[in-house]
Amino acid sequence: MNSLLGFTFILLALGSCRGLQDNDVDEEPELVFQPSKYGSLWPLPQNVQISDVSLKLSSSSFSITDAKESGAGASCGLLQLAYKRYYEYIFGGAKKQKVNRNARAGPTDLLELQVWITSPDSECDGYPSVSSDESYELTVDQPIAVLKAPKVWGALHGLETFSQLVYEDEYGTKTINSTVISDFPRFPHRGILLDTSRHFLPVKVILTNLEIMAMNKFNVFHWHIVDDPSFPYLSRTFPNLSQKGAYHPYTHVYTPADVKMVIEFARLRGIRVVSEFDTPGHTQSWGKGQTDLLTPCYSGSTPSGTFGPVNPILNSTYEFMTQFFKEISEVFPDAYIHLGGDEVSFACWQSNPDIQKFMEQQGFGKDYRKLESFYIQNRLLDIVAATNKGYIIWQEVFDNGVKLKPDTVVHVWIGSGSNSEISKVTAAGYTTILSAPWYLDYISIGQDWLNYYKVEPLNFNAGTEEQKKLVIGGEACMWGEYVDATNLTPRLWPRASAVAERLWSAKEVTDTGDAFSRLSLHRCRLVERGIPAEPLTPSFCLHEYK
Ligand code: CP6
Repeated sequence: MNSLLGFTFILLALGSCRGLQDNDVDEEPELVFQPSKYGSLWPLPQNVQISDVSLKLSSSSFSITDAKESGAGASCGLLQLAYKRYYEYIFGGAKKQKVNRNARAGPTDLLELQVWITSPDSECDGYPSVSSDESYELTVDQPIAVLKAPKVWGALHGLETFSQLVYEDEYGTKTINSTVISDFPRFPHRGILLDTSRHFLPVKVILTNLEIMAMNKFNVFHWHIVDDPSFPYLSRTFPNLSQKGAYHPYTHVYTPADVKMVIEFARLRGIRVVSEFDTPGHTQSWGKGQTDLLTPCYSGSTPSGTFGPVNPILNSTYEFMTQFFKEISEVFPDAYIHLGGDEVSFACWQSNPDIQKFMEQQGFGKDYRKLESFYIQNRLLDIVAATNKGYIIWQEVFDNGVKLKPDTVVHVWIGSGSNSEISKVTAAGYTTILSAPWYLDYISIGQDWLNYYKVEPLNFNAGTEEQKKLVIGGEACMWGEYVDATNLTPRLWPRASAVAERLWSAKEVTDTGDAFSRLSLHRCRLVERGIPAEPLTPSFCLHEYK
């Protein structure tokens, strides 16, 4: 842990290969590793005071316990499991030992981390939400450290922070400095999008990435579960969808048990699972197991045999959607469903004579955006609202003038970081999340994490204070066209960590030199925890990936 800390002699051979730097970050001063006064903390907490007083932890005498006054104790499985995880991370996989009460503690030993849930309702058995209290206060002092949090969600973050404070001294002894931290997130929605349609991701890979998300204080897993190429979601109501639409009907599907496992694994780490069932576009795979759902495309006066977006003019479409989203609302406990609505191509609708007739009857003229709005506004949103869920939609739905419920979240994905779209969406009074600057499937040589890091989500044109309050966070997207289990994890980490700090830490945390040093150590910590996280630059970790 903290493998580079104290090794000031490290020289980083940055910039030694000029010919390859066309895509590199412009005019960046060379980033040289210099130990940060914040050690390896990532994302940087809101308030940190680390003293010079160092304490030792040993696996035989240290333990994480419930404070006597705590509102959640031995009966809170979420916390007990987290204590075990973090004990093992701190001591490098050592199984929890029986505390040796006879061993005498020296004056510089840290014996205990007491976890104190201060609110009577710890939310131990609940699900996290956009309004969850994630704050915590951590005091590390001899002989005990105390972690206070109103809810379990803050305690989880505090445990991660505590584990990040532990480093090895020059003899390899686990050490922590006396520290006072009070912390809370800048934005409540801090997400990662994974795409399991372009390539199937085994459940194990999803769980691993949830674990890494928790290490970065991300709290939303946006599961872009189905799309054109495949439909891996096994629906109880419509099993044909995956039977016919998955890459393979048994091996490349998420069963109800798989989905349950993902949701519970995420909950235990304070992470929401927001599922996306994108319609009316991006639905080619749906058509294989559900006849008449998609629009038949025509060439001239005859059907061409290909299909377009969901057919918005048939009652059967809405009967299907009603049953389908009823199931989804029961399977996924989160208060929100992502309904997609992006990139709807109108060519097929235009070619179909029945659609043309419907357009005339409705008085839509030739404006197919009106047909798309009809599908979403007049039908789909009511269907989903009837399940008592809120919804998130991609920005085109807003752009096309669809009337949305006031609590709709608009997901901005087009344009550069400080774009006018955020201005428009928030001026219209909608809550918004930002992904436009954070497409992590796009790779180039060099330290592109800096581009993600330098984004300031609230730097948009004419943003009033009221508008800024509507920006609830963002998501780093890992679209799956070129990503499967072989390369997902190193492509995502530690590049997504840059987004994690932007969404968690204070606005003023923008020192790229300090970030580079902490992120280098954070990345080595991920490696030490067994995660194949890619390097930032020529460097080494004290404990390399095995
Ligand atoms: N899939 C879906 C995608 C994209 C979107 N929706 C996408 C389009 C362009 C870029 C990146 C991603 N692959 N369903 C848009 C939200 Cl550059």
